[in-house]
Amino acid sequence: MSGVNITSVLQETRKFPPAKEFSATAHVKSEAEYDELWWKAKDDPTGFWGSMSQNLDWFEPFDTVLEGEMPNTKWFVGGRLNASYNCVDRHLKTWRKNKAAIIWEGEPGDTRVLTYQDLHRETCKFANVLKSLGVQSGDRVTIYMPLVPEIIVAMLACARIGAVHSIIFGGFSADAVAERNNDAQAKVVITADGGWRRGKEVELKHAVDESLEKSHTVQQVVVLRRTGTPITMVPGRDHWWHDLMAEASPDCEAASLDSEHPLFILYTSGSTGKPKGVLHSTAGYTLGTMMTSKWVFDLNDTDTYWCTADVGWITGHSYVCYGPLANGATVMMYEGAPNWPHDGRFWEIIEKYKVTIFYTAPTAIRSFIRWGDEWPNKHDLTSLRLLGSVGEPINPEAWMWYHKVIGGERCPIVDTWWQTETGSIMISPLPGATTTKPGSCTRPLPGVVPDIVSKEGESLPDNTGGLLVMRQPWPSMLRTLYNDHERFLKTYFSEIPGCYFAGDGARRDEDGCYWVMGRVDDVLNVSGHRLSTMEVESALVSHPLVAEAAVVGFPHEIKGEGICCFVTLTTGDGDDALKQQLKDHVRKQIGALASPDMIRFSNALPKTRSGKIMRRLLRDIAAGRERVQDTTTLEDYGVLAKLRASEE
Ligand code: 7RM
Repeated sequence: MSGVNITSVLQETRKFPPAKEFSATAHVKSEAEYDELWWKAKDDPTGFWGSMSQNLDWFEPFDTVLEGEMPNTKWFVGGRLNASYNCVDRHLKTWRKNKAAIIWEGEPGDTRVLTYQDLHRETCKFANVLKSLGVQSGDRVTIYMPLVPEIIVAMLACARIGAVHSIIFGGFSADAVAERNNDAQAKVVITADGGWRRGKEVELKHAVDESLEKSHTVQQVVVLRRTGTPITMVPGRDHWWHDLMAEASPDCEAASLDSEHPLFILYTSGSTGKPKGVLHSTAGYTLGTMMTSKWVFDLNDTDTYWCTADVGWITGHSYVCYGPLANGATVMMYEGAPNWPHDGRFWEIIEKYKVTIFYTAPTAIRSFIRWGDEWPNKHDLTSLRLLGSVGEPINPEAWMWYHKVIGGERCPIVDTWWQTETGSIMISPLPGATTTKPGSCTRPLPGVVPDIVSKEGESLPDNTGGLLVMRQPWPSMLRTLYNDHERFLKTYFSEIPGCYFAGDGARRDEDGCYWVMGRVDDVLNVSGHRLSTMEVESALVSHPLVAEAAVVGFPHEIKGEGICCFVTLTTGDGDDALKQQLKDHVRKQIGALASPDMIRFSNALPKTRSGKIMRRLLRDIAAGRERVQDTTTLEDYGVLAKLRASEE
């Protein structure tokens, strides 16, 4: 097939070199320093990671940095350590003992601060609670909680005793909980009565009760009182968090665990079939998240760092909990929605706590744009010094808005490419070193060796779209899919032999910067040309009336695939004249090849709960198929009916 490569049509030439003042105090201060680190890691990965590993506290030193080849690698073989010790205990020996580890605000406006000492006490007590419930090293514990400090306590308590946590995002249904409990054979579930979201209660305990009718491995349930709503407590099975904690001892030594001891499972949905239980290990993951947090977010002791992700996603695991805490940072957490009780809630929080580093997703940024500049403009955001983006390609228009309106043209933006499977950030600017370009995640971090290849695995030249792969293993990569090593091998390592295949399409430009074009499953094939949906979307969003767009292919008699665009407007309902205008706009931006065949207006798009557009559902709708595929990860079911009604 000639269409192995993906034609890239996105034209973006703006460049933003790091400001001198930022570089002066940054951990990595220049392009040259970055290059030196990167080449050191490339030429001598074991030497590099061996020396980086000294940033962790070890109970027993390791013998070998790396054993085996991709996909079956072991890191820091023979070493023993504990992730909870590295995130908490080691800071108690320093002045950070009384430093705020977590500054938390609930959606109703209640607040709490936990110092590292507080976090240590709570973690130790809860680790003893888990032990008293019969949890042993290696057992799986499900966590299904709102975004409250106790979710971090629960994670660290598991890590402390070697139990493997499996967090299920609080927005998932009872069935999703049951499926994951069963797959992981979970022994204990930690939940809350409920959580707050847009002023409504998310009834977590009810969902757990329902899930337990279908998942029979769970013996005990711990329930945190958060909302105070009446719930049923099953005697012998269900226990209140506060009752158990009142009895628990604050002394609990961190278990000495093998480097490769499993730290957690996180289920991530594949496009088909049952969710994949991505498994991460103790040493490699903790080191990866620690080093990348330091390099990418340039964490300092004076920072108030806020990653808006829910802890139920990998971004929350790596960049709310493990990475920043391993660095002894102060982490801001906010329980609720960005638009409750008003559309300026995030900016209010930044002003109130003088947040310095803010890390969020493009889907959120596009909502902020839609809600209007008056919200951020009402608040003093001058405490911010660094902005981050994750989860999807960020379109240059959204990047520029983020840069101007939130960053005051002062803050570098780190567009971080990585995956649940990679554990930590792989490709991203280093804010004091890298010249950024709107829409590019720029260059690989030290120890990361990506490439762009054809289907046959041949390296492609610069500026040619192809498959994004990793040629060398890295410490925080997933070790397996829980209970399904075959699927692990097939999904990530069979497509391009000898490489990790990420599933994304991308190109590398003449400066060595990567431009991710989205999942290869989403690529369009129009008259034999393979086009990235994201690039057409980006062209649409550059029109002032378009807030968000999702582009999919549909069967087309002549072209093979036609281009169907689902468009959310900033204002108004849209009409035929606007449809024509948008078609012309795309043609003008990227050429006749990408000219849309169909525009459909809709006030919402189907998204996963972490904000990624579910294009496979849109493909069904564009093709007029009634029966849609698996929708369990869809955030708002009503949106499908609305989309069908948007027909041309
Ligand atoms: C962290 C996370 C992974 C997929 C990945 C990409 C997309 C994430 C970016 C991005 C372009 C980015 N984990 N993706 N970050 N695409 N630029 N900065 O999102 O497992 O949930 O998703 O997300 O397609 O493969 S994830």
